[in-house]
Amino acid sequence: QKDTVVDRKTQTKPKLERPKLYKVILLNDDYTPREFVIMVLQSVFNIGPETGYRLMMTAHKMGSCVIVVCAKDIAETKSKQATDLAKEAGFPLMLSTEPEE
Ligand code: TYC
Repeated sequence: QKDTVVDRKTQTKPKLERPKLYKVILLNDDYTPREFVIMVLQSVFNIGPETGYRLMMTAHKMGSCVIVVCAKDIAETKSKQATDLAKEAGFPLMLSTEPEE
């Protein structure tokens, strides 16, 4: 059987869809201590104290703040880890995820 020959110019490259990225969002609340928020950002997201302070204060003033943008499963795992750490310590700190535009 003969191979079908397709002219190179008419070949179409299969377009691979890039997996959607997700934002991890830090939500403000009235009870979680500032220092605890910074500690959670440090331990779950490897964010240093200066950046942690800046992100925490942004959520504190604006109501929320994007912490990282990453793959869906990582975003969901990390936001759950952070929320669980707070829950264990008795604080209502919440992090959520949402797809990027
Ligand atoms: N608003 C909290 C307080 O005044 C601190 C805080 C900041 C809590 C950011 C959550 O995502 C947060 N103690």
